[in-house]
Amino acid sequence: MKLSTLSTLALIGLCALTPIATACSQDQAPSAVEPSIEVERAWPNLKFKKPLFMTPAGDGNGRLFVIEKEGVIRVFDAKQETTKSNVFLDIRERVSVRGDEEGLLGIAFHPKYKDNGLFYLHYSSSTNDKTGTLSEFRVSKDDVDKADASSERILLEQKQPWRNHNGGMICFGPDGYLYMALGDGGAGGDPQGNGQNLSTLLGTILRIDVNTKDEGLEYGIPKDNPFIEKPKGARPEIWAYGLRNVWRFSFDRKTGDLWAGDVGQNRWEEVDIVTSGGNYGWRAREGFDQFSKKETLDPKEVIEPVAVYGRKEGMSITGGYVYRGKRFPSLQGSYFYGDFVTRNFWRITKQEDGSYKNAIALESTKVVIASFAEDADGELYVLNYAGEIYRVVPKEL
Ligand SMILES: [Ca+2]
Repeated sequence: MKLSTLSTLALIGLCALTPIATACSQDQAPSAVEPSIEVERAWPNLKFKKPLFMTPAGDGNGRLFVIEKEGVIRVFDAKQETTKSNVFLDIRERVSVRGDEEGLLGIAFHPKYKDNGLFYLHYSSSTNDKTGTLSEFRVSKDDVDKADASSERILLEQKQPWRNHNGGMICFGPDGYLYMALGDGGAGGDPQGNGQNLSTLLGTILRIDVNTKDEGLEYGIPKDNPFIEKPKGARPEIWAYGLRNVWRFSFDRKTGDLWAGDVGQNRWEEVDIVTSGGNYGWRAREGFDQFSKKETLDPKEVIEPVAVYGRKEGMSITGGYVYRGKRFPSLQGSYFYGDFVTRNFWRITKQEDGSYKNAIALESTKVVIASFAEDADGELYVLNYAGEIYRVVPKEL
């Protein structure tokens, strides 16, 4: 996972050792606490082993798929009384979990999965050490609850200089292209300066076309990607950059906005709305602050976060979703996210004047927030790293 106890301690250690003494101070007003949600077990009979994501396949079959960190995908019927899940795919021998943040990190079903049976995985490779792998797989011909493990087609491999900061999320956008988050390469403080370097895919969200193949590639580059023409040497896959380690991002089902949670270094966890060609500041910036002594950015070049929170409130952001389900009108249109370490939940609501209000919606739950997830109807869930899946519901007043 992103942060084990050990790496949390390492992070605190880094903070204490930083040459900028004030870097650990808490000079930002804490988030308001406005309890508005609760969590309840969604499938009381189901438990998973380090679940990292859940999604429907988009085929209308009423099933949900959960990826487990070590390399297993499980499938189950989304009915409340479900008592068991089945193994859809087991690629544990291909997945490295040597690093805390390595594993099977992301899954995305092709928008036409119902017709073509294709889905995509992002995992840390065990055969190519320290390599993030994006692969295509296919469901088996004779069983909708079994994937064909032999169908793997590798689309992209990204060398990871360190085992941490591997990003994770993969997701199809409303435009039909696949988006993928890759962290800055790891260690701490982005020692290679990857965040501001457009010639590497590290520290970015990228956007590719899985339905075509450009020359020398196993995928196509969408013609309107922002860095196709310039600057020289820029990777054409990049959609946005200056991101330290986006673990989870999502698209608002109504507006198409891409919301990302970017995990911070010493001081700030941040929420960004990510747009084409956007520079989100890392490592020149962390949150709204200057971070690097080596790099500075003209404020005009940087897209500022929508919201940040400091170290007293959390240490590792897990990006969530704008709620667009039907069941709970009071949650409608708000973005919900959380922190893996403190297990706080936040709610961001857009105000009439266009500004965003950020408040803690639920404090210090027992849920170690590995990921949020949506079902086919846009109802919101949260995955406990310890194994259970919870539904996010309004607080009863
Ligand atoms: Ca930023």
